[in-house]
Amino acid sequence: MSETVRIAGSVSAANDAIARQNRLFFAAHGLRVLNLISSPGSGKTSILERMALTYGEKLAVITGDIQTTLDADRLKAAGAAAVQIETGGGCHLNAAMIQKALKPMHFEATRLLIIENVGNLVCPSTFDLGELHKVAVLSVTEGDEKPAKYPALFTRADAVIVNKIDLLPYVSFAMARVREDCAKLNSAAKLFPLSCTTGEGFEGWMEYCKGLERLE
Ligand SMILES: Nc1nc2c(ncn2[C@@H]2O[C@H](COP(=O)(O)OP(=O)(O)OP(=O)(O)O)[C@@H](O)[C@H]2O)c(=O)[nH]1
Ligand SMILES: [Mg+2]
Repeated sequence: MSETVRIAGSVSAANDAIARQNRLFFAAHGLRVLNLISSPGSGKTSILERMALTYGEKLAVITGDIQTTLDADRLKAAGAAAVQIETGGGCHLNAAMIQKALKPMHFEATRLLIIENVGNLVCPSTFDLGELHKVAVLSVTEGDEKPAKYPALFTRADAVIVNKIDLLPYVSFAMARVREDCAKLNSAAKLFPLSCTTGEGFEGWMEYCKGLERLE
């Protein structure tokens, strides 16, 4: 038992050391990086696709999936600069994967760098990648109790996107409960209810991102 704890501790310390190097890299390039985390299918790639309509290649994305380059393909087709990490079974990204992905990337045109983590509401929450902020994405079809049930992410997230609000008439989902539970877990977290499909609420999220853009 004690051995397991030691191994976990050393894995986490090794990850944190590389995350610190990533943070220095981002600072040197003037980039304030977001780490987008959610269950599979909450709409992470859809959010980035819609952002790419405004940003084009000024939006750089490192996207993680267990298998396939489908998300990076979607983002490139939408005009963003995208790199895919295939974890080969791993359920989250780690700092070393990001460090490796950064090497061939160019940031001359980049205003914003966003990491789309592997779809998983648990494992990615505790891995520091060197980002400035973690952003949780919750879609209304997943249920309004998820922040209370999965506090690891919602405690650490500085912003929470509640996506698919176009579906609110068809599902039982109390935004007030999400607002209340998120505030209990992290009183500083900002909530952005929006729909990637209709665009409703998206301007608030874009404004938040504008405040994080790299300065000219
Ligand atoms: N109705 C509705 N559907 C949406 C919205 N946003 C995304 N979707 C749909 O939800 C599905 C999943 O969206 P993705 O953007 O692929 O989700 P993801 O979080 O990137 O998924 P993974 O990368 O597999 O974890 C797709 O069929 C989208 O079209 C929305 O605002 N409203
Ligand atoms: Mg995706």
